[in-house]
Amino acid sequence: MTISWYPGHMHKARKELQKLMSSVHVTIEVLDARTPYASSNPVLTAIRGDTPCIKILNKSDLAIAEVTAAWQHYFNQQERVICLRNGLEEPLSLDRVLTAAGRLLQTSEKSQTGAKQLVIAGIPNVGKSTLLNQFAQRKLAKTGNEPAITRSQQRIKLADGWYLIDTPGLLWPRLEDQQAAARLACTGTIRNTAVAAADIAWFAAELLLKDYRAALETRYGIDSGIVNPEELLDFIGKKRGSLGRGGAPDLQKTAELLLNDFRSGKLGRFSLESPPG
Ligand SMILES: Nc1nc2c(ncn2[C@@H]2O[C@H](COP(=O)(O)OP(=O)(O)OP(=O)(O)O)[C@@H](O)[C@H]2O)c(=O)[nH]1
Ligand SMILES: [Mg+2]
Repeated sequence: MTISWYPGHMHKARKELQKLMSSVHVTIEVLDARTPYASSNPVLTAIRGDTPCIKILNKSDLAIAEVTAAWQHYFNQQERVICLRNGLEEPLSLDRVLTAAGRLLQTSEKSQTGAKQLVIAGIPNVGKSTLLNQFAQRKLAKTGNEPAITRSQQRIKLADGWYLIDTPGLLWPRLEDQQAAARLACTGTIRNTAVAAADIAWFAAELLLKDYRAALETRYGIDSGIVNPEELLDFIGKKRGSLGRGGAPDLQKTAELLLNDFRSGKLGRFSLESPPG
């Protein structure tokens, strides 16, 4: 299986973002706190160029706090970058974002006067539009738990002469690192129709058995006899009654069940990547 998802609307969104960038003062790049490496879009880095950047490690309520803190430290070492966290347990205030943007702007060559623009960008389904609503304290943008909800840019006025623009989620044409792409598929960044749920669940099962066995014991009551993805999916299917014809576990239904549990946090918190070093 090769994971790839770059529909026409993303190509259009990329061109629109490129056009917008000359009038952007600070970029807000939203990353998934569970996969900060895989969710860093190289195309966005190229489009951004020297524009200062606030990186937000989002959905921090679904990741392991110590690992997220290590990523925050790592990104804060980068030039023209301030890294912040956001999650259900620790919602980021607009004040903190504007303070960070103001600090970054002081070291930038961008105009310091007049209207100042912040753009929210990042991969699909990472929580960009939810952040716009959080900062506006109103539900202005449509959100949803599937990728490619936002299809066009949306600009709103904030405090202190700042404007905020939400953009459609962007991937890139060739996902060279297929292990990273599989992690993105696990977290729900890649549309279901572009990947086989069974393949992604198999990948998730391998990963969970290796690093998060205790979570599987707590959620599904697996015993020491379950050692590979096939046995795990079979066990979950039987236990949860995801059965097909003849009473055998239905792989598709079981795969969807495991992925839903994983993505929603019902299996616990996961950090799938650690910062270098
Ligand atoms: N657990 C958790 N879920 C979140 C958080 N932020 C957003 N979500 C959920 O993530 C899903 C995607 O949110 P959106 O704001 O639509 O994501 P987006 O990045 O705008 O997605 P696209 O427009 O499709 O690119 C929704 O179900 C949100 O409720 C968070 O901090 N924690
Ligand atoms: Mg959106």
